[in-house]
Amino acid sequence: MSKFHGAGRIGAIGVLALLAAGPAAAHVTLETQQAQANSYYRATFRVPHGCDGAATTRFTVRLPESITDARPMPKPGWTLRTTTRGEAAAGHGSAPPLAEVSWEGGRLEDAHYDEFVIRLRLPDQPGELFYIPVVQNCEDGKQAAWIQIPEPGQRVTSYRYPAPALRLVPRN
Ligand SMILES: [Cu+2]
Repeated sequence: MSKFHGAGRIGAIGVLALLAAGPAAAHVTLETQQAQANSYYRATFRVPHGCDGAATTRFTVRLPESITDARPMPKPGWTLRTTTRGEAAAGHGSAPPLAEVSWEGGRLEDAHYDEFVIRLRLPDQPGELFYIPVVQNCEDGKQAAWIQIPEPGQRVTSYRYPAPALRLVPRN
């Protein structure tokens, strides 16, 4: 199983790790860290710094297979690229499922802050901690791959590059 297929599901222990995030909050994180399972969600990825001081020039989101109907928000000054996974389901306004979304060609200074947004449908996995790995490419060939998923019982702060996460709650 590839390291990304594990992306998505972690149990209650992971939730505790997320809540005790502390310094990890200064990494690439999701703005809203709790949402209803099986609902539409505005995934706002917050980028509070570059890679070891270098400016960010590409931001890539690797969408777990359980995410459907993902639609990225274009960003002025950046070129939006998507990679699809299979065919679009039949029905109104449906689009091919996306495997990856990249914004590139722009430049975000290390000292500046910005956000990258995708509207998507979350999977029907209430109670789970859901991880969405991202990769930040910077100048001077530097990279920060926020793809680490804590092992059960491990604190997110034990990881240098934790993947952005949110907790899925039951739909009311
Ligand atoms: Cu950081």
